[in-house]
Amino acid sequence: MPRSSWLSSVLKISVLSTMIAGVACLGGCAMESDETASTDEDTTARAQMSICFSGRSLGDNPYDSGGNSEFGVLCKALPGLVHDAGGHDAAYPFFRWNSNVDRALDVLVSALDTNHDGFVTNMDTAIDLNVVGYSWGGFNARDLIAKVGTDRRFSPSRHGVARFFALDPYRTDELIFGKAEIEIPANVGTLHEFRHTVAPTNDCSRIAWGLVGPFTGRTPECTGTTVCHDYDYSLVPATVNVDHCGIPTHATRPVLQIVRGLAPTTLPRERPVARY
Ligand SMILES: [Ca+2]
Repeated sequence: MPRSSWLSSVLKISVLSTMIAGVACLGGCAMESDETASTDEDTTARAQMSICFSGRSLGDNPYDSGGNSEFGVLCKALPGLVHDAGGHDAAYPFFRWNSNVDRALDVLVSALDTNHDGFVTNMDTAIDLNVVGYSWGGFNARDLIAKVGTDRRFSPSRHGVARFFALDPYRTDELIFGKAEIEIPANVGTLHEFRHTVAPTNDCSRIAWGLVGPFTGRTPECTGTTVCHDYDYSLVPATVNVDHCGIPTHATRPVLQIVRGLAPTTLPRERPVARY
């Protein structure tokens, strides 16, 4: 299909979707005073850093694609956000979708290497890392995590990623055919995936009259000691109309509660997670 028609469809539909999508959190994600500490997450006082990967857009402007603006709001609220200051993505609180994550890994190493010796070891400040990816960026996030687990600049003690938040992760191998699953690397401490599995009729990611999409979140598969949560908005009547572009808005509140060590108050029903 012509790129212009694809893009215009994304634009028109994403604007409509943003208007329709729930606004439970936008601009109002402050925590309530009566929230209690989570029992599921570690609530130690280790410092945190966070890194984000946005959904794919056809042009240079990521905000032309639905959901990325709301995702950016979430990223800005995360503790210790690492972003591409001075680089190609300097204008954004996330890394835009890219076919490889080498630049993002270099930026992350620089942030974690607090004694500036070129490596990330126990000589550097201990931090819990949050990696957050939306849509196509969910797979970039997964790929970055895998590299943290194997890159020679990380000592064995620093190969772990505390939390991976996957927001409707989606990617195709070819132009149209979506991947069936997202395999979670073994070096993830806890996965929290927030997704929808049934696209509403007006889903923003039904592109080009349905020839492309809808982008429903891929099924997570976990291994090792990773604790995995697969939250599905499509299972709960109250949120069955949440579409691809609405996922960042809906996930913002629980994601921020989790990183703050609080029990999430607005979780949809959870699916069991398969292990590989
Ligand atoms: Ca170092």
